[in-house]
Amino acid sequence: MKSLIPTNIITGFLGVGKTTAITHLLKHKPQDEIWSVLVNEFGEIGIDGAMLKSVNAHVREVPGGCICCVAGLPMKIALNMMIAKTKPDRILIEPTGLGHPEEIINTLLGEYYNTVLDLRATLTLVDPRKLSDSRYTENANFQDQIAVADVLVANKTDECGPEERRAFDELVSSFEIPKQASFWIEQGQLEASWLDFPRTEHEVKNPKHHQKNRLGPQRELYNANVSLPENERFIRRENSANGFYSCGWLFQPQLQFDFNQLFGWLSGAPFLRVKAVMHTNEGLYMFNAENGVLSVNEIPVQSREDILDSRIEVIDDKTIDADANESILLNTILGAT
Ligand SMILES: Nc1nc2c(ncn2[C@@H]2O[C@H](COP(=O)(O)OP(=O)(O)OP(=O)(O)O)[C@@H](O)[C@H]2O)c(=O)[nH]1
Ligand SMILES: [Mg+2]
Repeated sequence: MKSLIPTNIITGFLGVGKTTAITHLLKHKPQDEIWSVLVNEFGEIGIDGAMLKSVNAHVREVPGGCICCVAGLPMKIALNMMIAKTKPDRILIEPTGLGHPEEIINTLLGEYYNTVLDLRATLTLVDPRKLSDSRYTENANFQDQIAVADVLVANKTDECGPEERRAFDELVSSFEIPKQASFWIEQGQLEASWLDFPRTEHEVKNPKHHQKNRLGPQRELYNANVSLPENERFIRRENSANGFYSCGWLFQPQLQFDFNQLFGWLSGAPFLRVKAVMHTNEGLYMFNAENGVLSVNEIPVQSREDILDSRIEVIDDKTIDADANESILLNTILGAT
């Protein structure tokens, strides 16, 4: 009988460093093993997949909202296709930072997957600075992600002072059923051995409260990666749920953006979150901003053939003026009039 595939959920709030952590794990995995990644994003234009492809990962994306909200169907289809295609030795799942991982856990523990997957610890990343900010601590998603954690990991500790350290330590010691372990890291530097902590049962405060916010029935069919219709230069997709809004654009690969203009716009952009993989006159670049802090990285040459189009997604807790942002973006295209 084929052995069960060790599987972990790596969760945490929007922009905490989940994709950075998965990238780190993939770079340090045993060379002879295949690790596959399922990424679910809030935005309709998936970006994390392109980011993970920059480390040549086997990635399958489920964009466009919380995967658990459609009774697990998009996730099941994506997961089954991924398992059949890549025959992984290990699976890592990154749910959306605005999602509720408990439904994903329930699906993975269900009848079908219990003969396929060995679900191990859920690792929840927390930015300790957010523990003193009620916009986060009162957010049901944030609370649920901490509740389902088996292992709690403080990330971005390079940005933390003693107050934040104390807040995280207090969090760790506040649970009736203690977590399996807790760690402090920077730049998502998870140790692969932490994936092997076992899973424990958790009580979640807000079960299924988000399902009523589900988008329309069109979402009930698996809608994998968005692609550009023939003869279109670009498309725009918007999404909203639970007080968060996203707006994303997908551009033809032939279009080239002005690096400096794009950098200027994104470094001052007032959004909670921006992610982009863009063809610029300086090369293929990844832009990643969380709460106004922008990081920019060139995509290595060897990973470029998997990344065809340019894509950008912005997320905020206020409505986004899609038309105004679109005209700024279109003006950064080289040769735009
Ligand atoms: N200062 C600092 N920045 C970090 C650290 N880890 C990640 N980042 C940055 O935080 C931003 C978000 O990182 P991601 O890994 O994309 O976060 P995520 O949780 O996958 O984001 P979503 O998928 O949008 O929820 C990026 O700009 C990272 O470079 C860290 O330890 N310290
Ligand atoms: Mg991510």
